Amino acid sequence: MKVKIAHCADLHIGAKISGLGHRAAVRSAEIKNAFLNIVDICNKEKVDVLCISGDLFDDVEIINSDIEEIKNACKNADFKIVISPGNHDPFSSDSPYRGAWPENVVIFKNDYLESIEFDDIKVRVFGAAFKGRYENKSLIKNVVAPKDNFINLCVLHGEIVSSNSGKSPYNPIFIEDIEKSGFDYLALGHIHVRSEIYKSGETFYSYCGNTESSGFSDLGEKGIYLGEISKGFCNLKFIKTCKRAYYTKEINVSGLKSDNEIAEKIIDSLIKEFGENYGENIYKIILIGEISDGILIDAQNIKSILEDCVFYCGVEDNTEIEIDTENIDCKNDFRGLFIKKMAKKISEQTTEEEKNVYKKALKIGLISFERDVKYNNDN
Ligand SMILES: [Mn+2]
Repeated sequence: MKVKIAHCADLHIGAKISGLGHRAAVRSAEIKNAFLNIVDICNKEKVDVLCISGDLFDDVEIINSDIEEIKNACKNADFKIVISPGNHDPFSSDSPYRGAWPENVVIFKNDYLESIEFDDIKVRVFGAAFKGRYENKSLIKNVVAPKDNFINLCVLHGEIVSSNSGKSPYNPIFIEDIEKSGFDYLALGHIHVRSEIYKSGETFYSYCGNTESSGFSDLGEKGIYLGEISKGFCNLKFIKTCKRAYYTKEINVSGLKSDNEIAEKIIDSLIKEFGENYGENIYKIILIGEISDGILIDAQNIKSILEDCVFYCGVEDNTEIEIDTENIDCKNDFRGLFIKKMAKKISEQTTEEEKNVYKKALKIGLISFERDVKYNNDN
């Protein structure tokens, strides 16, 4: 017997988006649509069970129309859906999981492990709920799956801890307990970075990661694990489901002479790395390198040029000004004196860190000779 499953977690529907300016509303909708997309994929792939390992919602306070949309998507699923609520969407008194959900949806409601048996596919699924923001006890302690002909899955939100430190307010999970559990697959949620598929004892387990990132602290492609499980067998594969991903890129723009040249170089390197659909992603571009004295870079202007081609990008100007030391002496005007003084200061500093402070001061000073300085012009 085999079962085809999909494993997703941490969708965080309803999450507030910060830092995306006019794109925030679109991005919010995309985070919700991720679930609809996953249901479509699972229908096409004919999965038997979709495991949702908590934090489907970002908060228990969710707009009703969003809850209805999620319930409708569940209703359109040709498979079973099992949910173990997490710390963001605990099974509290005001939980969106209260009230009626479609028949094919099983929601675990207690803060101890229980199981449900699907006789038709010979699959038993264990799960438990966070009842509040924290869960200090370990929800899979002392649980051992029966040894019979059922495939045993477990869906759980929690944090794997090493036995030495051994503490987490988010359902601490010990590897030894995974090893003893006898589950065939443990579908974990909470950690947004996808893990590989690990095995401990007879149990395969993984964090599939979140489905859509909401910031630059969380980079790269996101999605779900999908595949087959049977006794001693697991061929789950990562499937990218995210609409777009966040990336931070340092781009060396040494020697370039205008905002347009810089924007062109950025686009060229994005195409090279991400292909023709590079514009779908969300980027933070960090400009590095040396720019000749007298050439003014305007990060805001570069950003607006780029935003004709990409969904969203921030541009941070970390370039340094290349000082023409040979010509400093002949310029005895105020600007020349300033450069000379600062060049001396830079050379006097002993650490790179101190040098960088003076280089930045030189840059800001030189810009101020030409125009107003906006100190925070990186968004
Ligand atoms: Mn969580």
